[in-house]
Order: sequence, then C-alpha cells, then structure tokens
Amino acid sequence: MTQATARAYPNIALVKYWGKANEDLILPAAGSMSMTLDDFATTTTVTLDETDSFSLNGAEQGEAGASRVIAFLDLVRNFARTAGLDTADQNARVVSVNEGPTAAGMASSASGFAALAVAASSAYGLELSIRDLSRLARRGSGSASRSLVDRFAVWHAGDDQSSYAEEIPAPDMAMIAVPVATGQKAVSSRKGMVATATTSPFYPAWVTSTEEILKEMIGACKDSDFTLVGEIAETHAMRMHAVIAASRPSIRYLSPTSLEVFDRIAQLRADGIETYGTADAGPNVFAITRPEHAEVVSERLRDLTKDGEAKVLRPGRGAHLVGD
Ligand code: 2P0
Repeated sequence: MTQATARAYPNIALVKYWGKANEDLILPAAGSMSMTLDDFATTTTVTLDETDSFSLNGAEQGEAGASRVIAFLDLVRNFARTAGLDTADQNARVVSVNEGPTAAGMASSASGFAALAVAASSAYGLELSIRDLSRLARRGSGSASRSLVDRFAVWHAGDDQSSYAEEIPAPDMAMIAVPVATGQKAVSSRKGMVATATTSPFYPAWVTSTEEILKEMIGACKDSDFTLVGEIAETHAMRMHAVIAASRPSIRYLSPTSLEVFDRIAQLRADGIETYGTADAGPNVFAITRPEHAEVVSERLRDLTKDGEAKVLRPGRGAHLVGD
C-alpha cells in the first residue's frame, strides 16, 4: 500500500506528563495516565510521493511548519530500511485536518502524531503492533503515545523499548470541554517543560510525587473509585501548574477565567454534583464528572466559555486506520 488514512483523537491526562528524561527519544521523567476523547479528531492521509510535503487544515506548510512532520517521516523511513522495505527511500505527502483548535491546549499534537504514526507506518508498509505504534507516536510528541489507546491509557516511563502506553480499566466518566480561549499559547509545551526542569526548584519533587500519585491513580481506577480518581486528577493538575509557575522567569498557562471555571466546579461539588477539573498547557479547562451529570455540568459551565458551548466528551477510540 502506498497511501493510508488514519484517524486519532486527543487525550486529556488525569496524571500529567511534564518533563523529559531524554529529549531525543522523548522519554518522560515520570509516567502519566489519560482519557482518550471521542471528539476533536485529526484525520491524516500519507501518500508516497516525489517530495516531502505537509498540508494542515488546508494550508500548505513551509519548512518550519513541516519540520517536525518530516523528521517523523525520516524515523518511519529508518524503520522501513531496517525492515528491508523498498519504500524506505521514498518521500511522502502528508495531509492532515484537525477538527479541534490547534495549539491551544486541546492536545492537537497528540491526535496529530498518533494519526501520523498509524498512517505513515501503513503507507510505508510497516506492520506494527499497538505497542510499537505507541512507541513510534511518542517520538513525534510524548502525549501522542497515549492516543493509540482506547478509552483510558497509562504511559510508562522507561527506555525506548519500555516507554509505551497501554489500556487500563477505569470508572465510566465524561469530560466537559470548557474552552475559554483558542489563540496560540505563549510558551509551547516543549519549551515550557525544559524551562520547568531547568529553573523550577520544585521540579524534583514534582517528578517523584507524580510516580507516587500515578500508582494511587491506577489503584483508584482498578477499584472504579470515581471520587478518588477525580480528586487525584484535580490535585495533580494544580501541582503541574504550580511547578510551572515556579519557573524563572515564571510561566502561567491559566487565565483568570480558567480559575473562575475551577471555582464553579468547586461550587458544583458543594451542590452535590460531583465534578473535578483539569487543565493542560493552556487556559482551557476540562471538567470530569459521572456520565449521568454530564449535561447539567455542561449547562452550569457554558456561560464561562468563549463561544457559549461546553461540549460533553466520552471515552473514545485509539488511533486507527480509516476503514478498520
Ligand atoms: C499531558 N501535556 O500529560 C501534558 C499536560 C500538556 C500538559 O503532554 O514535547 O505536546 O511533544 O513530548 O506531548 C503536552 O506535551 O510534548 C502534554 P512533547 P507534548 O497531556
């Protein structure tokens, strides 16, 4: 096959990834855990071609915009070479469409590299397991390793072989996206992680406490203890924003409106509607609740959103070839 199309969804971490042990191989300093979403998909087609090129949301990307995608294709070609495939010397055209906002904390790099890993490996003729696809996607963007997995994923810290994501059982839940801004963020995750690791005095404690809280989270998921899952998720998100804020110069991703959303979530809890919050490297917040409360939580958070829409999201499918 010389052309393949794949579809992948973003994931939202309940135990966050923030910091690398190895920059080249994108090995995380600690493990993490996430829910794969069922909306905001990326659909990517890879076609073997005369030259490498990348189109995103209908716009042809120049050298800078295409560099990470082309570096990823080089990686896939290396694997094809090792596997003795004669596709290894061919270039490729990558056409990608995001249904969610790009680079605004909606995890588009996760769905983007997960879809690219599946489509490119197939177009180049590689037959990879989900585990190896997760390892490959990791090389594009760390969090992409988790978007290979259905529903709920743990991404293991480790070496190149052992750092992949796999599915874990978890209590059924819904997430409500609360977009408060969709502009490009001020500091990319990649740069923000380096700044945190090199200048935040709390970083060592962040890494060790993340490993501990991940074990607790996996136990809570196994016990289907929604309350503990929610409490851990909100605490861990706040710890991430705290360790980031302690960088020098300070970095802040949350906006005043984000904090209002967290206050509203606390009010929902006080009203007996069990809800927790999380936010990534941007101002948008995700509320976590039991499925039966999803609509009322969406209703109660809607007025704080940018466009008056707080979408209900459910656990979704891992990255897959279209047609599978
Ligand atoms: C996460 N984030 O666990 C955390 C929480 C953002 C905040 O994973 O450098 O785009 O490509 O590995 O995967 C964003 O980081 O960074 C991220 P790279 P990535 O979802």
